[in-house]
Amino acid sequence: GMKQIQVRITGMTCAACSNSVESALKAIDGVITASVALIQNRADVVFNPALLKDEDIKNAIEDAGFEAEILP
Ligand code: 9UX
Repeated sequence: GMKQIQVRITGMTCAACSNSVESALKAIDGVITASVALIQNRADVVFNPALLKDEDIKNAIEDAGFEAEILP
């Protein structure tokens, strides 16, 4: 089955920030859906856990230039 996580993202200040994070997540093989909410500092990501770990999502957001924390 698919896995859904939520991530707290720090450092996004304009809509281009959140759009770029969302695009980066959607481009990852194994990500099914990704939605990034600027005002909430939040990403909702659904992915195939056979292909990705939570940490891969966190690392992708940090590679895009933002801090990321997987929410419990
Ligand atoms: Mo907007 Mo985000 O000008 O790094 S793209 S602040």
